[in-house]
Amino acid sequence: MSMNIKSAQSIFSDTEVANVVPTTIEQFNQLKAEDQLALIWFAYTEMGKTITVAAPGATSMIFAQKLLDQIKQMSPAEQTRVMCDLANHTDTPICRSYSSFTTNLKLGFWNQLGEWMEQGLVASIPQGYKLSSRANSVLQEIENADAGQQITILRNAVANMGFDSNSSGSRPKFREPIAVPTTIAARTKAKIDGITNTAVLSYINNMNANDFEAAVNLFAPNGALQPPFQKPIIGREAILTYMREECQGLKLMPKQGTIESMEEGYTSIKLTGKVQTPWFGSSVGINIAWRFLLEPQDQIFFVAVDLLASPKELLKLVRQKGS
Ligand code: EQ3
Repeated sequence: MSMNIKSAQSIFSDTEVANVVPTTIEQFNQLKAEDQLALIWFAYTEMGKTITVAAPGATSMIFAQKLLDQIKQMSPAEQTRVMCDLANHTDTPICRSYSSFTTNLKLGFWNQLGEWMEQGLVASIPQGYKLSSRANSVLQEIENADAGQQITILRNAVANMGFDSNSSGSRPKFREPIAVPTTIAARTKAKIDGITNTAVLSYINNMNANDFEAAVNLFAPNGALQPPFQKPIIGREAILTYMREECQGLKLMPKQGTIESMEEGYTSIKLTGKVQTPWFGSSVGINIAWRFLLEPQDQIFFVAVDLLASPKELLKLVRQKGS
């Protein structure tokens, strides 16, 4: 049987992923807009008591600034309306503009609105707002999740808001300015227990240096990258676009790995470890696994990034025979 994306997706299939993320998002999406906004307010402000969020620099926010200023000028009732429209996916010019933002820009946009809400410059969640019982149980789910899962739920909720006329989401996005890759001399070199494979080590090192062109050149021309809970992104060009939008400033910290020979000279490698985002720095390490399938010439045919169900999964590398 020759390898294809479908067969690649099933390598290391015993990896337990954090299904709490898609199920909570699904329940969140059923809530009315007011509950969604208040729930995120409660979750985010609660989190802010223990974790400092690093706001993006002004240059990163250039594309969102016009919209933010427009909202700031509105009456409180209009501001509340805009926020509800965003949560309701209403077809308005503001919701369309919001949808053209990259995820980081959307997060920066809400982060700014949140600051203004706190300062009383933008309409906030009404004092004493009571969540419905369904919203309360979604909040409970979020509170019970680990920090990496919590920020993924918040991120996905923010990413889904707005109105996208093109449901495939393939419209060009307003990006943040692209960071210059770290100079060769200043790059870190990953050390991963059990792994010496050059392609995998180079992938981690290039990603950590924001050198996405070099990272993408490690893929086979028809290679694929599968982010957590998403479909595979296929082909070098699409992967490069995705990386430029989603991967700037990430810190990949794989700790250990295992390697298996596959049919037809392919190799599969699983790494586990943590990822830090520029938003939360070292205060949140997201537990993840990378499942690589390498071609006989060591080009990356497929890599899936999975959000792990529990820290126990970090150590579950060697498969039990017969299980
Ligand atoms: C204002 C407030 C609070 C209330 C209002 O009513 C409503 C809203 C929405 C509000 C604002 C909420 C805000 C500002 C929320 C902010 C949330 C943030 C900043 C979340 C950030 C999360 C980032 C995450 C989870 C990043 C994860 C990245 C990963 C797992 C990367 C994985 C990858 C690796 C490792 C690769 O090798 C390949 C690429 C890939 C990206 C898949």
